[in-house]
Amino acid sequence: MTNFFKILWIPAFCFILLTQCSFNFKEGTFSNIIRIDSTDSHRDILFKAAHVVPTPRQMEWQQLEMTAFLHFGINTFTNKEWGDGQENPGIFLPSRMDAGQWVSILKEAGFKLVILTAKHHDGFCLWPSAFTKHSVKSSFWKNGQGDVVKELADACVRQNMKLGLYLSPWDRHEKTYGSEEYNDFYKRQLRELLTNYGPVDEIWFDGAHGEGPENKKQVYDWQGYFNLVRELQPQAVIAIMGPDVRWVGTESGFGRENEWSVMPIHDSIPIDGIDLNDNTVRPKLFETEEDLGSLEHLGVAQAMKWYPSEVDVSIRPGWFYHPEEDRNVKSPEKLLDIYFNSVGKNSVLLMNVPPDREGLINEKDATILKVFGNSLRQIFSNNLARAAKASDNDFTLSHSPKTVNDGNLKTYWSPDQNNAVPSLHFEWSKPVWFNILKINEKIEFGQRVAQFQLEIFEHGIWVKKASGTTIGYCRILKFPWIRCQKARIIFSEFRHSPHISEIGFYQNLPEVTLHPSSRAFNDSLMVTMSTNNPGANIYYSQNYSLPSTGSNLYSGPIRLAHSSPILAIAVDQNGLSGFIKDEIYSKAKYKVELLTTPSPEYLNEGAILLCDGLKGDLDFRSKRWLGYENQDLETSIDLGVSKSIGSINIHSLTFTNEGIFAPAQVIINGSADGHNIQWTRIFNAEVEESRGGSLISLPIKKIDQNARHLKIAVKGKNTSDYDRKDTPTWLFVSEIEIF
Ligand code: FUL
Ligand code: CA
Repeated sequence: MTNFFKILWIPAFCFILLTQCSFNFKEGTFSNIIRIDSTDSHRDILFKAAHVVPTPRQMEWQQLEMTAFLHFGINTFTNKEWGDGQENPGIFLPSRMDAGQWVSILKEAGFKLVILTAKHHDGFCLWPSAFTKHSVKSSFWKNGQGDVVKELADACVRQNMKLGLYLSPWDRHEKTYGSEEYNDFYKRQLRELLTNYGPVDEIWFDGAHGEGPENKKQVYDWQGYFNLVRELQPQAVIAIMGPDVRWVGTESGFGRENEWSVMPIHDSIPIDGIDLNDNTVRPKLFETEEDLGSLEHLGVAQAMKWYPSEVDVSIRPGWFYHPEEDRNVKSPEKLLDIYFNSVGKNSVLLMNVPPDREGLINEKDATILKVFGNSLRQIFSNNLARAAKASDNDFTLSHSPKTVNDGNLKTYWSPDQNNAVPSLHFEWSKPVWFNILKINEKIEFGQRVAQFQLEIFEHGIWVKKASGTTIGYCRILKFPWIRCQKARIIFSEFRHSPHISEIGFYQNLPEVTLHPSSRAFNDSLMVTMSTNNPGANIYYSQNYSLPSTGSNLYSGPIRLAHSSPILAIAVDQNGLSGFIKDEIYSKAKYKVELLTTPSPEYLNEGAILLCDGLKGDLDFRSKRWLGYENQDLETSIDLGVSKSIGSINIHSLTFTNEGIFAPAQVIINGSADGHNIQWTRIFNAEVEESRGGSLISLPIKKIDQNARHLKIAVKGKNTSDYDRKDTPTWLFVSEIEIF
């Protein structure tokens, strides 16, 4: 989004290696880290990149596909996202905690591993650590005899779920934080967690950190932490600040279009004398950049390492449970969209489902997860490729194409190395319908494909229907329905001859779309509905009741004159129904005008967004936000009548690594009269710094003034305060509420 992140994607070159390589790197030499020599040409570098492979623990982890996060702790009871460490441990009192319930809900939805926040930034430990009193030991829960980590670990063993642990390096409670002593304290806690609770398969080292007590900064002994994990749980991957798993770079649930698992290692990291196949080297990257792994980056590196991406996202706006967010749990359709854009974009999904104050996964989340899991099974249980005859355009059969539709990820096809444009062909005995393509590369032989396309044989010629760039462990494409009897996939660009383990053709659930989607309107609004499945009917309700074949059958555009929700569903000819689509249309509460202009990328519906009653979530690219680049928001609001204003709430966002900052100052002017506007200042204050979490609700209280018109200036952070001076600062606002 900022220029900094806009480094252009230069299409990967296609290198077809017809002859033996000229340099000293032998075919068949696979490694987790491969060095680049100063004499290597671009061609040599790509050849080497194609031979960088996962370690066995990375491979195990990648195959989990779906993992879950449980944010639970003191914040659950203070209703905060970040605690300051001063909380009274006594308040941790889940009334009927049941780790078995967490595991069974997640398991049923398809998750294979759960990561618990054993300690978050507030320092409160969910297990009775011997090294601090700030733990469940000092709570009234189970008379101080409880152990959440143990209950979860036991439930995982009973239900055959893998366990991961999050131990926040940043600890705002611990007195030794900011000294070398803290590293010992941290390692002692890590040792407890890694010895007393059975197998742990992922350790999540969070990068977020700020000051400790008295603004002390901590120099973390990362290498010491890594060594301890390798010593005590050698099968565990070490994520985020660790060497095995990389943060995808956003918390929106959406991975990159081009997701390479092979990352550059730059000069600053010493790699001499290390074990290239079992190392703790962590490539240093700007994870939020659009392009991390193209030749442009590899070409200036000293080495390359397999460092795959993990997409962390919360099912709710926040990471911890907040009762007021019960209405904002992501829909099953949104979760499925996240699945397509995380697992389907060569990443592992890490979905956060925060237990509530009772110590249970809230029933709202549980229901949604159940629908999500069932939908995944419905879509992916029937691979149409299984019924097809698979062949390729090879002359020499090295690895048979019959291996790509045998349902087995271990078996794979690889074309003859002289084949310049290899392709896989599928032929059915009668026409089939599909709108999803899934491809798995055999990553034990590296990630290689840079461009592929799907074609079907129609009226005697091959017609291109969809295309993609990188594949990796898994790539999923969605496209409009296709009916065909013959299809082929062409691999047109690759770093070295591709290895494909599986191809899938699937049918998505019938979808319904409402035009426009949720929005505010001034007088009235026409809404139309459509479905991507030509044979399906649409049913809808306008009173929040769940639509079914008993609801109104859609037959043409609907005119709205008042605020109203619309819930709609498509049902296909076989009676299979898709997701419920719910949109909310609200009549604007007042007239808003923008006096400064948002950046065109984040203008969306403009001024009316500020009074449509809908707040944006962590996905700043969603249509709910106005985004200002190096500029303040200034708006004038006409309330229609003069009224007494008690308080104002400004809904904003902070995402420092995207250059998005919370407002720095708010100035409000009011005028009582509509004809003869005379502004008087009714509020002017600087906003206090960081309040924890990313979503900022800025309450401006005790205004108690009469006004018909308001002029509100929300001032962004000053560029000069920001340490990356070459990049713009952003201000995002999604709603201004007036009470
Ligand atoms: C961030 C933390 O600051 C959040 O609270 C949350 O735990 C998220 C997963 O990582 O860095
Ligand atoms: Ca196979």
